Amino acid sequence: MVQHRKIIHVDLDFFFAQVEVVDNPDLKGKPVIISGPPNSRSVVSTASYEARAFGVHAGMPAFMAYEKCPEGIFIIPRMSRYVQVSKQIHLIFKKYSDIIEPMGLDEAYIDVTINKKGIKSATQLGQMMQNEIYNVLNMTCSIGVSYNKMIAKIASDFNKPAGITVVTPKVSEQFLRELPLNKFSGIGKKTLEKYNSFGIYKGDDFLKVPLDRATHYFGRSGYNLFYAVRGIDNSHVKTLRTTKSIGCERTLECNITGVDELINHLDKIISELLGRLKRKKKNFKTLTLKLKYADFSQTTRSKTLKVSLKTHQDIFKVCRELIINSNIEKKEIRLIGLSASALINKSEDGNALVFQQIYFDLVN
Ligand code: TTP
Ligand code: MG
Repeated sequence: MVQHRKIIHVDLDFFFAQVEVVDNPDLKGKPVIISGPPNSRSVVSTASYEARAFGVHAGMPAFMAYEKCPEGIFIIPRMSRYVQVSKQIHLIFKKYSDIIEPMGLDEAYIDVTINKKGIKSATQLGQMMQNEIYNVLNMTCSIGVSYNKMIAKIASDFNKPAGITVVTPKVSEQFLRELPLNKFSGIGKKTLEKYNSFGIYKGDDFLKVPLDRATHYFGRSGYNLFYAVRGIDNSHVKTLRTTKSIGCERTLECNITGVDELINHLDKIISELLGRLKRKKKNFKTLTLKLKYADFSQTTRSKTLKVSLKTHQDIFKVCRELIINSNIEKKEIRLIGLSASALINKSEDGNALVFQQIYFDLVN
């Protein structure tokens, strides 16, 4: 018999807003909107379900949220508090398994195939986790249990808030056949319209489309959906340890001296670093420059930015600063290394953008 993996996906409900409600129970049952003030250029980062009922949602400008829900209680995000709560949630996950892949502050995949509780049933483990989060933090979360990450994520979203959805290998075919297309990952409003215009509304409709047609008409999205509707996802739950930093280094053909010469060598290394980051779908905030000298001594210099570094030009600028801080003077350099840490999944960097915008609004 095939031994299937057991993956749990946990997603806290209306996370920032729920933290505010837990810290101030008077807010319970009220339309809570997390954003800067309605008269600022801020955007909503999340809203309680009561506020969502008025049509308020993440990403909406605060003034528009106010128009839709004038009685809404607008609260400026307290990121450090959310990080604190997130750490407490992760301590609970750790009681179950060390194979945890955090996806932002309120979401994680946990591989419980082998787990610290010695319990076989992933459903039981999911229920225990949900109860423990509720008992310890007084917070609700939604849980998906399945045999791969993709289905576990779809499942956690299936019955929000406070839901638990289990999709076993036995029922997954039926589950995915009946699943509306927008529930598959990566299908936004625009893409959905395109599929709909081809008469494709749910998983079953796409099962009939062969791979070459899927990619011909829908590109990368069609390729991904081809496997998604079949429930195929072999990606592993990646712990932070495995992706802490991405780097590359180059031993030069001959030693070089001076800032200008060093800068001339940067382009290739930066391109290589960007290539690796792209393959791993990561952005990053900390850049480290390592220089090794002819006498094999070395220096490292790092800089962490508030905003993630994405382009060649961004990285180049920071490199130049690090080089100037390295006091290389007349030293002969034999190796240059660059590494990126404080990595962020590209898919989550959008959230980071929203946070950055909020900070920007607050400090300006
Ligand atoms: P989500 O899990 O996407 O949203 P949520 O927890 O608020 O609501 P639910 O899961 O019940 O649908 O995001 C988690 C937190 O990340 C959210 O509370 C606020 C933040 N966030 C942003 O700052 N900007 C965004 O655009 C999104 C989607 C989330
Ligand atoms: Mg959430």
